[in-house]
Amino acid sequence: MLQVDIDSTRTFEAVSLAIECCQCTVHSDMHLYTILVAIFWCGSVDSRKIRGISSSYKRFYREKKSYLCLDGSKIIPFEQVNDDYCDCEDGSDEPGTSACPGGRFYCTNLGFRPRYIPSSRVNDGICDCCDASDEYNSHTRCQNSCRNLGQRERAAVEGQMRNLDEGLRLKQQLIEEGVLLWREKQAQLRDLQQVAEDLQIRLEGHRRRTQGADRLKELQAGDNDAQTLTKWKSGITQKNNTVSSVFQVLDSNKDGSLTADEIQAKVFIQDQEQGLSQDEAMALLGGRHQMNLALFQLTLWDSLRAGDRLKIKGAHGTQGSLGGEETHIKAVDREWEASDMKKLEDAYDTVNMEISDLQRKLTTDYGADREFLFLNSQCYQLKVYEYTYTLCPFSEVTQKSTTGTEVSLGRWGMWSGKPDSQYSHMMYENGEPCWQGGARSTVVTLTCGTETTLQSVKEPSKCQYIMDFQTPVACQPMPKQQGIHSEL
Ligand code: MAN
Repeated sequence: MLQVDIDSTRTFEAVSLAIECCQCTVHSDMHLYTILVAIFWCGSVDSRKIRGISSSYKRFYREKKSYLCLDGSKIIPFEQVNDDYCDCEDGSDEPGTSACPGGRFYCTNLGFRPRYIPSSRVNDGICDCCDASDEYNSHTRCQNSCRNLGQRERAAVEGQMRNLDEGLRLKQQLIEEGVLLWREKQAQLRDLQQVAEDLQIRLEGHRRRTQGADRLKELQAGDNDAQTLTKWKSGITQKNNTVSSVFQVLDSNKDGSLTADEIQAKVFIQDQEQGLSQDEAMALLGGRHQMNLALFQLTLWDSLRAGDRLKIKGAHGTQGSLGGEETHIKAVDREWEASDMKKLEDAYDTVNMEISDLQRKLTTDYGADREFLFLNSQCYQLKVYEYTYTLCPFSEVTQKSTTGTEVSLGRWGMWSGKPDSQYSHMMYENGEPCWQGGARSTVVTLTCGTETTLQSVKEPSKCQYIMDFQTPVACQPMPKQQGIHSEL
């Protein structure tokens, strides 16, 4: 019977309630004027007692009963509640006045969200509650803005919910793409492993052949196996002689210099039926009419040794056209073989590096559904003042100044969110050392958004950077919001 707050919006329900409280008999034809008088009369009598209390506390404030301070320290007559004099130590007897230091006033804020304010703000001339209830006895005229605030907040929440729904839809797509990407990477790994295996087999073959040849050389050096030495002499020429041997093969008239005619006679381009033209032969001689051994070693020899397209007649199994010169050609082959071996070794190393890199990527934690996998090969940039920041997730963060200097702000370290939201933060560490400090590092906070973008970069303390990174994959489903509280 006391529950009327005349400062709140007077809805029809409030009117009815007020009349009911005062135990008036209201007839349907009662004049509106009479109703309003009833309301104001009831309000002026009772509102003083119940002001500033939430509905859950109202049971402690019963008229006609003594009032027990909420901390249980004192019992006072109910008339002393909200009488602008502080009786209880906990301030609970003055919820609707500013009499008690440390007291608090409850704003019902119908249509928006309720809140407590320090009771010192009651009637201080400043509107704190959107329902204006804190300024019930002040010169300030406060407007009830709860409805507008509620509408705005509901619109904002609805917008967020729509974004969340869209984010979750995109996340699902990215998860599905991630599954395909994962399979692709697995297949790529298998392919690379196969290539590495093939290269290894070829390398071993090469090594076996080289070892055999080296053994022969040893025997030759020791001059203790005449039979093997004969074989060696007929098949393979020592490496050191190779340049001059090939030169001699080409130098048909043995005059110590090569001419365009001699080049035309012995050199050809692989897969071309016709021999070299005079101009092409001249070009190989660097435009000269002739070339001696020293010049040959510095120029044409490299092209022949690379063996990409230029070949020498009689090499590679061509029968007997050069007779005794075959020995020299075999030596050239061995040189080529050696360069092949180097290429094989390089290729083998590269493939193995790619394998380790891929294996490392495949063992990275990309989230429960590998939803973060798609970020792996991407980079995102943001320009902030004179710096352009680049985040390459799971790899590195860099900072490039307008002067062109680029420094590492950290390499991928780990997920660093709290245990219940592990994937909310990324840590990049061991970046470029800071002047008079430790290594630069970056913490990336992932937030839900409908696009994947680097939103902001800050350096809150020297060489410690923080980034806000938005992506749909950071969206988490949540229980529907309860909406804005409206207490009746
Ligand atoms: C550069 C940038 C800054 C950093 C200073 C530290 O100017 O990397 O972000 O604060 O170095 O000396």
